[in-house]
Amino acid sequence: MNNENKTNINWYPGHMEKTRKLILKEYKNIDVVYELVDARIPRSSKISNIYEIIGNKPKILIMTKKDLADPILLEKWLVYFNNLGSKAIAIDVNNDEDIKKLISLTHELMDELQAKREEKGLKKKVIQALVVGIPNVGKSSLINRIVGKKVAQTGNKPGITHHLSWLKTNHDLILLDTPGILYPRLDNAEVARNLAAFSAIKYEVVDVNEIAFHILKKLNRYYPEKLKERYGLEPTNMELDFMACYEILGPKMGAMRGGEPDYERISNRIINDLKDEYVKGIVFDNEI
Ligand SMILES: Nc1nc2c(ncn2[C@@H]2O[C@H](COP(=O)(O)OP(=O)(O)O)[C@@H](O)[C@H]2O)c(=O)[nH]1
Ligand SMILES: [Mg+2]
Repeated sequence: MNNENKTNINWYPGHMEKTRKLILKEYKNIDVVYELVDARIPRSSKISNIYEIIGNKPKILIMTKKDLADPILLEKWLVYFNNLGSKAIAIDVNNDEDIKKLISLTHELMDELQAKREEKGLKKKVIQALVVGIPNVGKSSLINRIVGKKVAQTGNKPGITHHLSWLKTNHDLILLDTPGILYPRLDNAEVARNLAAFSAIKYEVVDVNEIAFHILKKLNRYYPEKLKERYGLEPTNMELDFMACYEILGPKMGAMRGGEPDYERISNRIINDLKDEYVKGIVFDNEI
């Protein structure tokens, strides 16, 4: 095993188990699961042991933040997920059409269940959907959008939904936010860096310089024009050189200290560029 590709992070800590138990309590009430992944890191942001948590409930795989993703790669991932058998859809949470499509798809998926109820003389059920996904993937934003008002806290920092509550909407649909925190595997360094780059895990887990340089390397490899455009760095077929890059970026960003590039400040700027959507149209899980 190559040590460079391993982190020493325990990826299934106690709070995952707690989350699993909380979901289990609501299990019988769940008709469908919305599994959210970030369209820019569809593999890294996916909860790998999702079946242990949601069993075989009907599921819609939702790729969020499609407005920030590379459309060509996004399409490839959609095809991939659809071929796996799960219904997959890409959305921009601020796009009404996308939200409508998701709601239609949800009811389509429930057609059979509703038909069976009708046969038994029961009335149509209001569908209950559990929204799962790692921190910062857009769970709360999506819920607020469907509910039509701000009921769940959003933000660019990993956070926790502490209490359980099903939220009513006007679409014959009731929603439940992930009750707790769910993480994908973090013992893989590539995955951990991708997650840190998109603020899904705290910076304490991966060093800021490591995150920022990871972003530059990805741009160099897959989006060289963006590396040049945003950072004035010359793309190369070789490995990028950290020192060389920062020596150019320091003066350019006005981030110097004692005649040296201020590494941490430069790194934070690069990370914030992703957060603030200055760098977009990208997918970091490039190999499907
Ligand atoms: N551009 C864009 N930003 C989004 C989208 N969905 C969520 N966000 C942003 O991503 C951040 C995290 O969202 P949040 O709903 O708090 O994620 P949660 O931790 O999964 O509940 C917020 O700053 C949202 O505004 C989307 O589809 N497009
Ligand atoms: Mg949230």
